[in-house]
Amino acid sequence: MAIAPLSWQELEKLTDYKIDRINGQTNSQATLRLFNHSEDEVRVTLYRDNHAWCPYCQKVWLWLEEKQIPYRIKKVTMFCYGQKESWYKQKVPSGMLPALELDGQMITESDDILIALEQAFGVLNFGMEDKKVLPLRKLERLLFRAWCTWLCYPTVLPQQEANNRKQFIQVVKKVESALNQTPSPYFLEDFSTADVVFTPYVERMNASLYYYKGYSLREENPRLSAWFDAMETRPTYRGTQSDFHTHAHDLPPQMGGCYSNGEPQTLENQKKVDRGDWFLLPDVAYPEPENSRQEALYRVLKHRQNIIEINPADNQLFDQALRCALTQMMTGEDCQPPKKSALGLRYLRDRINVPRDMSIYAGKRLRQALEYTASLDSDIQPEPLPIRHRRDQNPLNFRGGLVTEK
Ligand SMILES: N[C@@H](CCC(=O)N[C@@H](CS)C(=O)NCC(=O)O)C(=O)O
Repeated sequence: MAIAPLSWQELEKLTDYKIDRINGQTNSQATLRLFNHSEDEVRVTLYRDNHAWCPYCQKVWLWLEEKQIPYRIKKVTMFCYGQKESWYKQKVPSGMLPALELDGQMITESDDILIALEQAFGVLNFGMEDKKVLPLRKLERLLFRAWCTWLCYPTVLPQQEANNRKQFIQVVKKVESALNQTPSPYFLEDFSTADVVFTPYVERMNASLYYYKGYSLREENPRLSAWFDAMETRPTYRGTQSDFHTHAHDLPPQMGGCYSNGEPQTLENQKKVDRGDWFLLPDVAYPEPENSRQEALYRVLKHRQNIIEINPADNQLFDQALRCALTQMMTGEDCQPPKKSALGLRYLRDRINVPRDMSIYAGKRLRQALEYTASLDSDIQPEPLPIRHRRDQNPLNFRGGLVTEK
């Protein structure tokens, strides 16, 4: 049965989603985290990027959340999506992220930041300079280099592509064997800094190799698979976790290019990441929370004005189309969008950022509803997302919208 779109007021009644950004679970919208301490106890400010795309920022972010250190968060623009704030360049002339202020002292370089944090607050089970952690940190860099060699350079000969793949898989085997050293699913006897160090790039490898190389890191390697599952039991990781769509499209400008091998499996994966079904992707394995639709709805309601204004479609037409998609998401009933609204719906589908805008399952629910409702209008697809920059994501365009919480 097809139904009429609900009004914004009617939609508001369908969600009671609420989180405590300051003291509750890890979330990407907070600008202050207290973990039930008082604000006078805050000694730390983390400078990280607006969109939660920066891997080195995720490393420090996850560590602070695991140790429950009270901290402030100041969000800064990355070059690939906008202009660096001048106040930040005064503090850090290179503009590089992350940076951390500890008792008034500015520290850059994520490893140095973690070492300084350990000196101030103690280690996370095993510290950065522990003799068990040092070889794992080296292994992480080895894996990183093998990944870059495979992903970020164009290959002319098929043999070169095959060699790059082989070399990466050889290093993955070393990671598998490192994970096999203890009965725990983590790198050492218990969760530690070593897991924090691996997290950002292993998450990005899982997404990018699936999308550009048709290779599923998480599914093809049992120990890594168990490691991902264990990480996903941690609310800290869930709060920083991104999805395949976000990474597949945030990495090219950051890495200076990601090169598809064009193989049939790759093309199939690309279709799934870009057009769904997003629930069939190996980017998450924990069960979907019951309130993921409510979360997605709440986040859209909160920023609906900006979402409508920045959409290339006519505001009135898109307002109605968006309500159709949200109505479908919440009721499960088809809601016919206005004619010629498919492009506007797919424009938004392609710009949901996880975890910046919402968590991974909420992102999937919203993408699914937008795509399904768009398909009731037409099959037309928008221009592919840019690969040299992501200025379509410039936070200034949002004027305090999805990316900057008030
Ligand atoms: N070695 C540095 C690397 C930091 C780094 O490469 N940061 C990138 C973002 S991932 C950056 O700030 N680039 C400038 C920009 O994109 O604006 C660290 O570990 O902190």
